[in-house]
Amino acid sequence: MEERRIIHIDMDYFFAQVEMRDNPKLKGKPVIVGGKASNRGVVSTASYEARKYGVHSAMPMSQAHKLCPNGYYVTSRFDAYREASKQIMDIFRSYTEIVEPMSLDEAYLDITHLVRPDLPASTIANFIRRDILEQTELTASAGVSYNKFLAKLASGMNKPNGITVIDYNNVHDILMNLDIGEFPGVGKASEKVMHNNNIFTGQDLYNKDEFELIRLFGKRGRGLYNKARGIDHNEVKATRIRKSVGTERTFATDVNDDDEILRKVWELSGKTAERLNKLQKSGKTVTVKIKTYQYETLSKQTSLRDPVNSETDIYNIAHTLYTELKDPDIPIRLIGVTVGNLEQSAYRNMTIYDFL
Ligand code: TTP
Ligand code: MG
Repeated sequence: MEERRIIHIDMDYFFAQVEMRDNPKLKGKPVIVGGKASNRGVVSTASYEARKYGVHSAMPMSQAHKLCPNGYYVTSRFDAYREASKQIMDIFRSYTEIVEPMSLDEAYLDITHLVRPDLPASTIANFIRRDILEQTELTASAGVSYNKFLAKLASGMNKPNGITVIDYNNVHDILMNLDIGEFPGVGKASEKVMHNNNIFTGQDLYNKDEFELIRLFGKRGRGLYNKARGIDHNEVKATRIRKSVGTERTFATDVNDDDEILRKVWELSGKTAERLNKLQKSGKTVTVKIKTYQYETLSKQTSLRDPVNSETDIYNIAHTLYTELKDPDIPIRLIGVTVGNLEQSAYRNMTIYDFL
């Protein structure tokens, strides 16, 4: 198999860095970003100055206040983070089409097929970091390796504003000495199981045989066995940038009854909302499409100031559009509801690592 060249980029203290960029008074200060008090009240992220006090992501705000009473507490501004995110993703895509975003501030890039194979991957990673700094005034860290798992591990090793290369020369040392909790893919729960089984380092993991790891971790056992050996065959999955999410239904027989059609519109709005939420997206346009019993397709769209993603919001707009679109004398055979002009919804608080 051809050796791959993978880069993992992760922005440094992302939300906090954006806040410090936009408000110079915060530079060098312990900055803690979180949702409004009315929200769940947890820390989204903290600057490195604040981390020294023990403040970290997902910690209750009340606890952060206790640890760091003189911190600068800032309410998250998702629009600003989304904008920076879009800028960095565009930069990634200017280098390679194979970009897999993992969250607003993080992506894998496969640069195996870049036309300049003479350029070391680390040079390309530094070009990317330079572009990010020039265009967003933000720093990022990069990991460079021959698979995703190692690239991800590497990007965290020299944070902030650092780069790490893991290759065949250093992979053994790095993995064997790694604290088991630092392994990408080992969350808090797995770490506990590891400790209960006397696995504290990469070396300890390496010493376990595959069957034992499968017994302890089920399906994930095999992956862990491989990871201990620096093996990961997962490909960087280029995600199409999805422009819209829509659902449509054809009726069994042509219908002209508004109540019946609107019940369907409600159902389709719900389905669309469900799909949007799965993708963590909201959209700024809503479109209703109908196909008449004579197979003529008509549609009407509206643009919104604020993005929508809930069943009720989508339905209310779709209801209005339907009323404007539907000719009372013409039965229809199909109706569809689409939400477009999508953007990332607010961050769902979770540790991304548990999904890798
Ligand atoms: P991370 O990349 O995990 O963290 P970070 O960029 O703040 O810091 P680091 O330098 O260690 O990479 O997450 C990116 C952003 O996602 C983070 O700035 C805020 C948000 N986030 C949450 O809102 N909740 C969370 O639990 C986590 C982990 C991140
Ligand atoms: Mg980050």
